[in-house]
Amino acid sequence: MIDTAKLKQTVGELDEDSVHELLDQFIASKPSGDDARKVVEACQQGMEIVGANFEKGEYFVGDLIFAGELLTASIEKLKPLLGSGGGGNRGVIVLGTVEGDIHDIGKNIFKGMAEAAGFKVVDIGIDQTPAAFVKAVRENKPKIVGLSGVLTLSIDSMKRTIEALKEAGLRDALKVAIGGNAVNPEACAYVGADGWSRNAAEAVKVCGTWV
Ligand code: B12
Repeated sequence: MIDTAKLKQTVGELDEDSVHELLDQFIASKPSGDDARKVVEACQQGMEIVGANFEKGEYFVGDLIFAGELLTASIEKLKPLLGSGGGGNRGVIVLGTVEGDIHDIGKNIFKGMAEAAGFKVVDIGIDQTPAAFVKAVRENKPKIVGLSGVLTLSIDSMKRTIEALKEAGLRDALKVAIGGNAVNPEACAYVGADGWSRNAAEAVKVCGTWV
């Protein structure tokens, strides 16, 4: 098994070569899906170090961009280990990053894990307006809507999105999950969602109980 503390540190230090070396060794050891999920979590914790260094003024926006690319490449490597899903037979999830927010790494991880668990995910992308979510729900008739956002301001966008779903008469037939660095139980109650999570693997389990 990989040294997750070391992986978290190397992601935080943006040490690309060491991150890939650790991941390659891990993949070569033929790990289980559960082990791979723990490794995804360690990568996510490494991003917290990146965020903290950005706040301290030690990292700049260029470092955030590089961190984003590093994590995306890491998750791509781990994807085959997370499972291949059941061809979408557990129902549809409409997923997107809410208006004003362009962060999508966490959304993409949730998407990969939900697909691996047998959901069909319709990903409408980043910076999506409430109207875009309403349109996607009308067209795809999902059981679940997933709203992603890491900026503090994304909480208000999530609230507006759920209000738009209500106004369109679509809310009652759906479960709405919110995720991303900005969410917590208070935010969940404020926006009127059914569930929240900052951990994609746990979130997928909850979605499984909804269908
Ligand atoms: C990488 C990054 C970027 C990259 C994003 C690249 C990309 N393609 O996404 C770039 C460089 C583009 C970027 C831009 C900006 N960023 Co930025 N960024 C980050 C950073 C370092 C990591 C975010 C991340 O990917 N985390 C890792 C993922 C895996 O975690 P996650 O999103 O929480 O996802 C997990 C769960 O939450 C869950 N999940 C996610 N989505 C969903 C959805 C559902 C439905 C469910 C159930 C679960 C779920 O599953 C995931 C896996 O477990 C954070 C720091 C941090 N600590 O978060 C700052 C951070 C989010 N950024 C920040 C800022 C300020 C910005 C900028 C405004 C910077 C600027 N001055 O331009 C812009 C914003 C532009 C915009 N309008 O959105 C601030 C936000 C402050 C705030 N409170 O609002 C942070 C916190 C940095 C900081 N400490 O100041 N950023």
